[in-house]
Amino acid sequence: MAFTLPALPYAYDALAPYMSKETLEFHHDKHHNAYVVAGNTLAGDGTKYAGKSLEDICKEAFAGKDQPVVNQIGQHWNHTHFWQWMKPNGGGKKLPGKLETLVTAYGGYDKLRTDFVQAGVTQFGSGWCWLVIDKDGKLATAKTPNGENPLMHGQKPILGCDVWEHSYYIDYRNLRPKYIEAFFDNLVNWEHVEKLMG
Ligand code: MN3
Repeated sequence: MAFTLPALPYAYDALAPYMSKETLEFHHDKHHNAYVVAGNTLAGDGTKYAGKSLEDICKEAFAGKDQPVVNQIGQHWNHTHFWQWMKPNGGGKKLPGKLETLVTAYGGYDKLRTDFVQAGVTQFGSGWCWLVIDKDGKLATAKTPNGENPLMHGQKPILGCDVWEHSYYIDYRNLRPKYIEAFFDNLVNWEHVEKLMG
């Protein structure tokens, strides 16, 4: 079954002013679509990955050092969730109950926000910052380069922020910290985060 580009779950202008229509048009229609097209060539029908889930392909490709598939299918998984990790009037401190319990155990919302932003700011070059459920069952922050994601490292990603320049350069220019703060404060769909806790 071919990989397909999922539609955005909101209008292109729905996340403004924190993420503009122009950014979403380029990021979703051009960048994400390119990962889908390349993913179908590298891991679609007729390849050894045919019929496997995105999650399984991410893990298998990383374990097998299949870097082209790590890049393209990793990015397809990452972006598919990235659109769902945002919503209009999102972000902020009002967390769903199960998630709030984990965040309290982590050390609280403010510490989590600081650590998440720091993970993204200190990811040198392109990549992602994350909230994950770690192997010990606790909430943790993480960062990965390029198309990698925490699935490949045995963790369960529940929130990710794309820190490739294509995600913020139109709206924030070089100010990556401002972009990640705006994402956390105004865009995060905490309900989708909680859903991924399982
Ligand atoms: Mn991207």
